[in-house]
Amino acid sequence: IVLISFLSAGHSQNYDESKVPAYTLPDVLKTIDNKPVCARGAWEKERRPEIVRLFEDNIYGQMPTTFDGINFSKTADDQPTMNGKATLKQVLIEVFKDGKTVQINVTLFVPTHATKPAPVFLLINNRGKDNTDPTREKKSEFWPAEMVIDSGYAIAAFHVSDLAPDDKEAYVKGVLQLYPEQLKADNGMKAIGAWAWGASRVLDYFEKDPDIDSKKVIVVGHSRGGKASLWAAAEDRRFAACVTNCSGNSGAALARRQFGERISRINATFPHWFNTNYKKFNDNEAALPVDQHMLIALVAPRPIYATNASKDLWADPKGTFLALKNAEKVYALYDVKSRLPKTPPGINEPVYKSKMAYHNREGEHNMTSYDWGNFINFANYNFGGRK
Ligand code: GTR
Repeated sequence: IVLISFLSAGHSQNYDESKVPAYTLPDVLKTIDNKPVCARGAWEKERRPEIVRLFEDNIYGQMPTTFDGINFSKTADDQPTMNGKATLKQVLIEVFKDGKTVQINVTLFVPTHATKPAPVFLLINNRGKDNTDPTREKKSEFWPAEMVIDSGYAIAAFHVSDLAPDDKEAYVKGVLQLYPEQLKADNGMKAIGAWAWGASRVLDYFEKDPDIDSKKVIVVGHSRGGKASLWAAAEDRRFAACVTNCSGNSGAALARRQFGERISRINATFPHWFNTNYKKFNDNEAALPVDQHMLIALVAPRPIYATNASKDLWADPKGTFLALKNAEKVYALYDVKSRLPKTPPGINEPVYKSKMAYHNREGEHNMTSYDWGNFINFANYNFGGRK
């Protein structure tokens, strides 16, 4: 009985809206010393860098950007595929530092018939590598390459294990071998940071590929990959847009609602995702100097699409919508008017004709062709249609 009550005290999850505690979000437009931020200049010079630091120090860790060299090569000749509709490029990115190397394998399809350079969707793949099969023998809704190519976009993917294996011991084998000092720091980079770092190296490659419009890179991630896509877009302003699908706790959902997954639980199950300091906020969300609306605000004024699934209460669809709403005032500093309604839209009522976009798909925790169809609609709206 003691054990059971211990478990339910520490790890019970709330799915009842009436039990969401009263909470006050940190004001995204007030500095740590309480100075109001009313204009774009003060946001960019003062508050934005302050918030980046707060997220680095308390959640995702530092984002080291120096290395000795980076090399791009092909592991195979470019190949026509999809009945001539696309070219397959298999790219190897190697990053060198202090005698250590990280290798990132990128699978990239470029549309044959669309005007080039093409905008591109880049997936941070946290699931099986079969989902991004370059031969297209295996196809998956998780990365529907044919559908994206037919819409005139390029599509690319890399796997998180190239940067940091998703394992509480093995995560050190990758980016962190280049930056061993990070492992000693309480605000050091961990796996989610390493995955986001990898997305930025792929962007470095896109800047050198004349087929790709590196000013139109949409970084996409699902769940843990969606936490990483959001962090990547926050840290690296070269990403033109962000899709964060079912990213939930420590992704696009507000922590202070304590709805579904909580910080204590995520830190217990995945101690290798976030920095050491984050553990201080186990069962103490109110002490955080940030909440996730501020991470969304760091993407402003770039387009952001936060999506959920109706049965995925673990990832708190409503908390995700509220995080977007609470970031609206930062978009407003750039004269971007949010088209989000006041309250969450219904299931399968996507709001994609907006720089701040949201939907709640009917169904389970996943990323499907329904979701991708709307990511394309969102990109068409924000970047001009491709067809
Ligand atoms: C869960 C985790 C979530 C989410 C998910 C996933 O176990 O609690 O935060 O990341 O995994 O990645 O599918």
